[in-house]
Amino acid sequence: MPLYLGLDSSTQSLSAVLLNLETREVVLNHAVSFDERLPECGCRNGVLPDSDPTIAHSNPLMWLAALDLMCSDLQAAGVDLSSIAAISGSGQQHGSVYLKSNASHVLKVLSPAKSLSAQMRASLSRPVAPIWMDSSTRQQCDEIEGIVGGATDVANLTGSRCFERFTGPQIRKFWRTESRRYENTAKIHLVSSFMASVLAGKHAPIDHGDGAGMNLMDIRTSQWSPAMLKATAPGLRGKLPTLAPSNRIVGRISPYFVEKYGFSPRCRVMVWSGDNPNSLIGVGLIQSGKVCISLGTSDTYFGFMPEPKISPQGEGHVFGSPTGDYMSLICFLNGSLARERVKDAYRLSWAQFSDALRRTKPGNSGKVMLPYFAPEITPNVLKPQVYRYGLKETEVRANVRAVVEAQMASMAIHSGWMGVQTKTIYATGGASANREILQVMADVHNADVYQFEVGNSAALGAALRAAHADLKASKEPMSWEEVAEGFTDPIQKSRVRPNREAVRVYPEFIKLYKTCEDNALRGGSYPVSAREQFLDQVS
Ligand code: XUL
Repeated sequence: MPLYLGLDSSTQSLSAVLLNLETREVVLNHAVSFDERLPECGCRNGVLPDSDPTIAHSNPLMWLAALDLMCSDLQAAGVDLSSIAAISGSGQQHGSVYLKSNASHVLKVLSPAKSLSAQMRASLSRPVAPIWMDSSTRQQCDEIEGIVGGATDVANLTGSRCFERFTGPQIRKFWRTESRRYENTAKIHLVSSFMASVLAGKHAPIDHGDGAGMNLMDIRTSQWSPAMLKATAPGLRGKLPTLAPSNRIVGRISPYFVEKYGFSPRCRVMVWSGDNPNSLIGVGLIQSGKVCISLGTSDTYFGFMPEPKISPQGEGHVFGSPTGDYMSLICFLNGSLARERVKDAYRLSWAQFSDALRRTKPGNSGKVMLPYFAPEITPNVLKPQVYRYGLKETEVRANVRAVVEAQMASMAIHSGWMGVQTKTIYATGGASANREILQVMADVHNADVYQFEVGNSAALGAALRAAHADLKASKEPMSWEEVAEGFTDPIQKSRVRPNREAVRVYPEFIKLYKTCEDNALRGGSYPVSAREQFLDQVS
């Protein structure tokens, strides 16, 4: 009875979902938290502390140590690892790992007598990996856009204008500031292709889904764009892995995992992808019409797209979908970290946080927060600052409602370009278990919201991709619908319906929120009258 394993190497943890396709069962769902299990790696919430708030680097050896821990945990839980037919995975997007030329050899001869991190350490040409939370490359974004002909040209070519966290601008900064190390780099991987390389014992390709998050790939041809490579850094083409569709088989699993943990030598390693493309599969978005909101470290709002449609305001992204189509996405950096900052500032438990949402009114009596605890991606805010309008810092419950309403209102405002109808929203990610947060989501978007059995849609999507590609390679192909059946159906009885009274308030609240955003970020007038107007309209 073959099993399929999906791994998710995310910002704060490595998690796994193991599927039995025959019985349609999720055999195991497990996570290794970086902060809890690997404090010696020096990260906090998965990020190396830095006095500059725009810098977000992580320790790539921590991700490898977590992979070793995950395999021993699965073994200890009694999982028969020899029954796993194929593995695929999901990586936090945009982050990059820099390897020396000896990496090809080291990957091939990994010894089970030592740990992955001990053996790969000497192959890193850069000890840190910049990740998606980094916003320190505004200058490089401007330079690249200047060379290529402007932000719109870059967006039309790659699916997104230059974004600080995207891999191309990050590589340019590395070349400019650490040129010796750049010269010494033979291969630049994404988190996804790095983890796949270690599993397969050889350099793995980057899939079209995650490749689209680099500002380096032509979104229409799915090839490296010569113009973008040239504008980014010299000699870059030779340092990048190949690009491949998301169902490419990298190879059989490395003997390291066979000898050390008892995987079958026939276990296939499939190309990995980014967490958002994997989530698209994990929530069953293989056709247009519905959207998903993922409430993770970042909050993302995404949907399936048959053809690339570029955001005219330059706020969103087009990535590849693992089905070979496209997906649209907007990313909000101040997701769960912002919710946690508010929860922790008032020393609340999650139950008390939910209670505060239950006890406060939709629209928060016009009290608004702009929760830029860290630099924000959407809208673009480089200097972190929390703005409060009509809201005192001492009002505990109102601050709780304000952070959640801000997140939902911002999604509604900045997702308009996608043109997707939002009568139904699929909610995933850690915080999607919180029904009070989902009630605000349903009310602000005036949509029914559904939860899923498996909250970790990225790892689930990866496991489903492993199954889909393995069956195809074994000449027993199944359609996406057949593979996903029973795993990606939303829980019908989980439906959160919009509240009629709240739905009347939120269009007015969104107007007020927009005025506050304009005032804080674009020099618009102070929203005194907007607040009065809001209170008049809703009272
Ligand atoms: C998407 C993005 C984040 C990361 C988080 O563009 O930056 O969602 O993928 O893991």
